[in-house]
Amino acid sequence: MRFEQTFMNFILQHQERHNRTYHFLILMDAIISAAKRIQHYYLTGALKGNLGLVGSVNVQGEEVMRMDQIAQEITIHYLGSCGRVIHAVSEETKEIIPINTEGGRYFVYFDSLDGSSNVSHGLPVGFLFGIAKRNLDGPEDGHLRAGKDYRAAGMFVIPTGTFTLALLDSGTWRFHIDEIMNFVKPIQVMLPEDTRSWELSFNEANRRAFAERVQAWIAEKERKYAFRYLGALAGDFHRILSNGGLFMYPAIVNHPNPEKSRPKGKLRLMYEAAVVAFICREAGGDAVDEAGTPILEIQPEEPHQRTALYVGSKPLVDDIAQILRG
Ligand code: FDP
Repeated sequence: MRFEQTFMNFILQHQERHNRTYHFLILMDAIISAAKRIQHYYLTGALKGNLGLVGSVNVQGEEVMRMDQIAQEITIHYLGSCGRVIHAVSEETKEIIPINTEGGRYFVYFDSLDGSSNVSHGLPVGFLFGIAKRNLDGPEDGHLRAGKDYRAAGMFVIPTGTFTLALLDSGTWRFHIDEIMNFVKPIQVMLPEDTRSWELSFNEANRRAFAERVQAWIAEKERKYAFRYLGALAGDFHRILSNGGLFMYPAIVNHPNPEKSRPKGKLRLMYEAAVVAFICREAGGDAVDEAGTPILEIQPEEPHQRTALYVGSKPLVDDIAQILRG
């Protein structure tokens, strides 16, 4: 019989190798439990009528709870019961969520169901999270942490059962769910240097609304690379991590319908952009915003701050960053 190393065993060994406490392991157990439960709901949700929109009524005549609200409730439950989280920031909740304000050790920034346009089709969505640690040496400042201060960041692609975790200075690792719902078989992920597999990923429909210099850059590069877009960050970024290339969600500066312009970008800094930027850096890549500033350097001023995002293979990020910096 062949047995693969489990995620928990992998993390346990990592903590022991670095003489660390088990608090992080307990937190990761909570996050994994949440992800598995969300995965289960997502796989069965269509049957239960749970993939619909709020306000609609399912076959049992009950109000439908939106899948992202279910995912949020599940995640908050597990983060609360593990006892290790001071506060959380979630895409679903406007305010910072206090959890264990006295004894908690970590901040968790998450979007437990990202890629909502895929939900009603049952297509892949993501669960993204970043983890930072409280100041243990003095009074806690309670500040929202920049990506460079995250200790770990990860993403699940649901319901395909892949999980990618980056640990500070210890690389990016990918796991797959097995038949008994364990994440197993750690494989270190590094962005490939061979440009033949590189891809570009962005919403082509927005293209004419990007800044002109970005449009010109795309026009120059597009013939060299394949183009893929799923519309869920975790899935699109997963491909880039494996194949190399660039995922981007540039600022929308020039939309014919001014209400659709997003000069600050669309994606959220703390639980989308910084998460994939952290994962990407540990895999040898990089990420910048519309000004060419490294995503991991941006100090958030509010929990739901938006940013433009260019993330992927370092040579492409460096190239576009130079243009963005003017
Ligand atoms: P969504 O709005 O469908 O929840 O910020 C969320 C996100 O999805 C990302 O997951 C995805 O990469 C992007 O937005 C998709 O946006 P477009 O539909 O505008 O392409």
